[in-house]
Amino acid sequence: MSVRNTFATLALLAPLAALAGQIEVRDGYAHATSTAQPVGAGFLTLANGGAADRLLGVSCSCAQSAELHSMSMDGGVMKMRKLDTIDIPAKGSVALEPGGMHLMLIGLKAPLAEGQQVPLELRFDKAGVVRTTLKVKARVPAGHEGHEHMHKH
Ligand SMILES: [Cu+2]
Repeated sequence: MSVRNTFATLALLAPLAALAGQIEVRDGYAHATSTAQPVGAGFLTLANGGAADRLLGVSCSCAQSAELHSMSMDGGVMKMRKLDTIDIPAKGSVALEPGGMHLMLIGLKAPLAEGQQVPLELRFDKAGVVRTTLKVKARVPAGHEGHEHMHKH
């Protein structure tokens, strides 16, 4: 009887295991930061090959904390908001890109240098923990100043 139960359990677990890894992280990068700047911004695209999922949070060994943020223009003023989660539709993708949703790396332990690979851990409701890296790119000078000013952490 117990052997039979074991097989039944394994049969149930197999499809669950296959569900993990349905989320693919693409084009992850962060902007290089100066020494005076304690906050960095990260961007990536989440492609979902399976059922609807939800990004619950991120963490980076490079910073004291990491948050999910949205950004929008409101009457010419850039507004930032902390997001608790980000929904990823079934068989869809969500882009975190400049001017929109992004990752905020708060309390950087060292400046992000161009060419560096920053490890990032993403936690999903269904896919679990997904590890990726952000490639550090040179700062984009135009249009990003307001972003840094909005962050008074
Ligand atoms: Cu932000």
